[in-house]
Amino acid sequence: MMKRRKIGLVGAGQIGGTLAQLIGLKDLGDVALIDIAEGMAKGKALDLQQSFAVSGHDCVIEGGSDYGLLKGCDAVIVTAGIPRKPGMSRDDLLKINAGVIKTTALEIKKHCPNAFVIVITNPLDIMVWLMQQASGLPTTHVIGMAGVLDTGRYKTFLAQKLNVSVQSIDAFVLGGHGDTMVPMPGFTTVLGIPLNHFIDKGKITQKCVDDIIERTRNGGAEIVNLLQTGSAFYAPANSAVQMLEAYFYDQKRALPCAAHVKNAYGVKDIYVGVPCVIGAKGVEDIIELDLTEAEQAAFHRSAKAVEGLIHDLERLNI
Ligand code: A3D
Repeated sequence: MMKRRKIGLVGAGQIGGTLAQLIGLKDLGDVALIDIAEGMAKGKALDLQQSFAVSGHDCVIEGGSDYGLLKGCDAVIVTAGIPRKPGMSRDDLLKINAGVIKTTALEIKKHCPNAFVIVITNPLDIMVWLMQQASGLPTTHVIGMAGVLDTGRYKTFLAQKLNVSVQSIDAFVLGGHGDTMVPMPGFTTVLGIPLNHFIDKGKITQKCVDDIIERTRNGGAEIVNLLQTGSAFYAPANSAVQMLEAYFYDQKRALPCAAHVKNAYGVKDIYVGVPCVIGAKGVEDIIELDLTEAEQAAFHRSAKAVEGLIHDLERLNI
C-alpha cells in the first residue's frame, strides 16, 4: 500500500498559502503549514481544509507554529523570512533571513532528514546554500526555486510577442536569481525551431528580444511595483510545485534550478542557477553546456555575486 505523502511548508504567507492550495487541489499529499505567526498558519489551514471539503479533495492540512509538524514530511518548501523594509540594509535582511533559514534547517534535520527541500526565501542562491550547510542534508536534496519562475516570465513575454502558445516555447535561464540572471536566447526554441529563425524572418526584432530579456530580469520588481504590498506569489508557488512533482513522480525532468555545483561551468561548490534533472533521487544530474564567451562572462558575474554573499555571511558571523 502506498503511503500518503506529506509536504511541509515553512512560511504560511502569500506563497506558502498558495502552495498549500495547489498541493491540495493536485492531490500531491497532506500538508503541514508552519509559520511564526501561529494564527495565520492555523487560520489558513482551516480555511483550506474547508475548501478541500467543497471540491472533494482528501488533503489533510494542519497549521501551527510548532516545527514538530514537520515530522514525517517527504518534502519541505521554505518561504519563511521577512521582506526588506524601508531603512533596512542588505546586511540586516541577510542576517534576519539567514537566522530563519538556519533554524528551519536544524528543524528539518531533526524531524525529516530524508526530505527533499526546496528553498524560495530571498536572497535565494545564498539561502539555499545556507540551508544545505546548516542541515547537512545531501546536496541532491536541497535545491532553490528561481529558474523555473524566471523562465516562466521569459516565456510569457515571448509567447505574447510571437503570438504562439507558451506550450510551444522551450527556454531556460542560467545563473543567479535577480539582476545577474542570464537568459539564454541562443537556447530558446519555438517547436524546436531556434529563436534566431524568427528574428531572420522578421517575426520579432533583436531589440524586442533584448527588451524581453530586460523585462524578465526585472520581472519581480515589476510585480512589486504594481502590487504595492508584497511580491509575486502565484507563479513562484506554481514553479515550486513543478519541481516537487518532478521529484515525487520521478519525472527526470530538466528544469533550471539553483542547484549545488560541485565543479562545472568554471565554478566550485556553490549554489547557482543551472539546468538540472530532477527525479526520485533528487537532483540527479546537472547539464553542462558550452557557453559563448559573453554567456560565460555573464554566468561568472552571477556566480561571483553568490560567492560575495557567502563572504558576507562569514563577515557577519552567521
Ligand atoms: P510573506 O507573505 O511575507 O510570507 C513569509 C512568511 O514567513 C510570513 O508569513 C512570516 O510570518 C513567515 N516567517 C518569518 N519568520 C519566520 C520564522 N522564523 N519561522 C516561520 N515563519 C516565519 O512572503 P511571500 O510568501 O510572498 O514570499 C516568501 C519569500 O519568498 C520571500 O523571501 C520572498 O522574497 C521570496 N520570493 C522568492 C522568489 C524567487 O524566485 C526566489 C520569488 C518570490 C518571492
